[in-house]
Amino acid sequence: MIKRIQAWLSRNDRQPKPVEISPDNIPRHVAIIMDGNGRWAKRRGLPRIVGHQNGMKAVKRATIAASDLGVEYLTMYAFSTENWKRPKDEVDFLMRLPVDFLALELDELIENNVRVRVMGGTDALPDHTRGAMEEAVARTKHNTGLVLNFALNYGSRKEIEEAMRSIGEDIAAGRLTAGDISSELIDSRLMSGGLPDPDLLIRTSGEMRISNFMLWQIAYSELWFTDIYWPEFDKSHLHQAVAEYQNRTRRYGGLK
Ligand code: V0D
Repeated sequence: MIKRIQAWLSRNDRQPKPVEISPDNIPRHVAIIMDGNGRWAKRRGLPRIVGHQNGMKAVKRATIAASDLGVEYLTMYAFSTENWKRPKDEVDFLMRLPVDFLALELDELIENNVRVRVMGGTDALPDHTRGAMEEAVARTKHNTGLVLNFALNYGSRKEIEEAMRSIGEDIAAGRLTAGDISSELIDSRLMSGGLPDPDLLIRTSGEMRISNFMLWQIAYSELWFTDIYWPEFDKSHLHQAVAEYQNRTRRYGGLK
């Protein structure tokens, strides 16, 4: 009996019903932890890399859906500073994905006026990865629509560490004093400098953790978790997340 109820709930989650979205209160910046590519593949008896490939297609779907809603910034956690610990074969495969992305997905994003940018330690990436990434940024730099921001070799503690070091160096050199330290100054030294803080953070695949992602920037973000694996994510899931965001922010909206 209980089993049947659970089965219904999980199918319902996988095929959410249509939701109402108001055009007035669209989150400006949505950030996504794209978890569950490996688990999605395993469940189908496929190699993990097939999960990553399908995850890349979900990136394009989510980007177009976000752009259609009028989201201005979409940040995607593509590779963390901890992901280097994975088997070398898998890391090598992941590092080819920006190349595949350029070949397979970028034209459609350009048609949608999307601008690509990247945050993270890009110096440490293989040449072909950095090259593809730089080409994606260069080919879209004049676009004026949604900013698709990939977090690649990104870790938030490392980001904060580097921001603190750069401020410390300016103080040591007499360019700043300790009294100059402010939230705005710290913001400007983070890798996300120039982007507004995320309004909505989405994590897929059932984990309810932040895992070193944009720790400073998500101080006031609404958090939305789903059991869906990232390769299954489509526009209905984004709509569900945005509808819930609107319900939560409307509740106190009049008092803000
Ligand atoms: C695998 C699911 C696009 C999460 C999405 C190198 C993990 C697919 C890119 C990409 C990855 C990054 C920069 C760029 C163009 C495309 C990507 C990685 C992993 C790690 F300029 N998808 N994607 N990069 N996955």
